[in-house]
Amino acid sequence: MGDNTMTNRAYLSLGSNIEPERYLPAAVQRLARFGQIRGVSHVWQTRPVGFADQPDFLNAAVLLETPLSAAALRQQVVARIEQDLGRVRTGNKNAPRTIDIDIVLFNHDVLRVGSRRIPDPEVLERPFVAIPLAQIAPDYVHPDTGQRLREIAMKFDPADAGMRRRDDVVLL
Ligand code: PH2
Ligand code: MG
Ligand code: MG
Repeated sequence: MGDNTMTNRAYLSLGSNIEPERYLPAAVQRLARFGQIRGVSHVWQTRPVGFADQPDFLNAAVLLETPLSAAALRQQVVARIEQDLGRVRTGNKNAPRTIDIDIVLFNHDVLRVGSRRIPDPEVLERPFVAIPLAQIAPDYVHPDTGQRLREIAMKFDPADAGMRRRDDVVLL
């Protein structure tokens, strides 16, 4: 680190419940334009959390290596891709969406990007975040708790969360 070959490792949680079979792969292809994709999880179908009366989600995790800072990644890449793919923001933050891309971990840093904290609390709380993340980086040590992602994910039973793998949806 600290030289001109420095790159950052951004761990992204992706979710969609409007035409997700189309928008999830489209988001990953666009992310690939902004760095090197170093890992993609399986695609998981998951029950909606927070606001139940909406379609199931497809969720996945992506590890993107990029020279961009977390703030630049958020503003120049994530926001733009969400906008390009037709994300409409309404008063309901849990409304159905074509694509949601959250920077949930960034290197082993603890920081704020806008109103969001990294590590995102959802890594510890949500099976649809933790389980795909553990697939791309099982030995990653969480900067707050010292646990590996594989241990964090093990606390969740995918069946309880209504999660099932969707191997028919290919991300790359
Ligand atoms: N995202 C939300 C709210 N609820 N539920 C599932 N299953 N998957 C999500 O990605 C998700 C959610 C807000 O970002
Ligand atoms: Mg989200
Ligand atoms: Mg989001």
